[in-house]
Amino acid sequence: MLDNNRLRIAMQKSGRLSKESSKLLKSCGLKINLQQQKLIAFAENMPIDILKVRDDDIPGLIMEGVVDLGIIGKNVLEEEVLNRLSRGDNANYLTLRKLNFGICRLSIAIPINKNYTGLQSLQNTCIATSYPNLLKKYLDQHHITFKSCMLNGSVELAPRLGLSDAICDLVSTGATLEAHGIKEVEIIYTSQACLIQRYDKITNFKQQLINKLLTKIKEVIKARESKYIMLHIPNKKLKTVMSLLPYVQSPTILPLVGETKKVAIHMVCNETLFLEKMEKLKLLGASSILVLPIEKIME
Ligand code: PRT
Ligand code: ZN
Repeated sequence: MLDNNRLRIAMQKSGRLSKESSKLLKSCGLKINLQQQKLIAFAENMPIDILKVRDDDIPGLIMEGVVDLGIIGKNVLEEEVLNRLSRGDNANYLTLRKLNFGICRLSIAIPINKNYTGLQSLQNTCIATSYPNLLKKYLDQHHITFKSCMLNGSVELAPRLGLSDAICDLVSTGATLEAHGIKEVEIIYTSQACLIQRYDKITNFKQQLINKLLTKIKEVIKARESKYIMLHIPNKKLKTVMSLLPYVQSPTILPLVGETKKVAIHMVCNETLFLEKMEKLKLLGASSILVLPIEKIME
């Protein structure tokens, strides 16, 4: 029997979310050996147990209150919510935060040689999918009548096998669809991994531990999105450059040895926002631009 005083976290055992999930937990300071084939791993330095399961089981474990936290793709979570609601079962959970990995979309796709003029083209078709509930919710909202055919894997083969007219499957790069002569025509759901908590009340001790973990996760995610940026800029352009930079906290401005016309700026920036300004910065004379990773941002 597992110790009820230890926080239980469910994550995918092996698959697309497992590497990032264990990376996230480790970067929060958990000392844990997740490499082993064991289904339960015990953190050495915190009262936390990790349950490694199939991703499809995680929503149910949360909703039944068997585990306290779960790391799961929103697509699997929402499909299970719809499934449980249709059976009249409880589908309660709390979303703590999005985790910025496992990013994908659930899309309807059809053979490349088929004509598509909008959702009406799907009227009275048969669509193969592992996500019948999400598909039905979307097409019902758009008043499209269709038949779904449930497949747990290799969904992209269904049209070629004559099993369906279209498919509804997860897409990230689009390479799989292309390799099977299928084109994406409608995005019906966008997804990423998220951290969820069981809905019913838990002990203060566990809640405090969750709050601590959440703070660490926030720091880790913020650090991943941010970069330490250094660049040189002509003195004359300093004011304009400062108004452009998407810095988090006030940048540091430093003199350069043997250089009177330029200064160095050091700052922490959101990488995406910084890259958007790159062209303008270069036109203003920015040079020696260095972008460095940050391990953690502690506030
Ligand atoms: O064994 P278990 O049940 O735990 O795993 P699983 O096989 O059901 O899931 P897994 O590991 O394949 O995916 C876990 C989760 O990763 C999904 O539920 C999504 O939340 C997320 N994710 C992100 C993806 C993808 N990207 C993805 N591209 N899941 C699946 N795919 C598949 C897709 O089904 C298709 O076959 O990858 C192919 C398409 O990829 P592209 O890059 O060619 O478009
Ligand atoms: Zn699965």
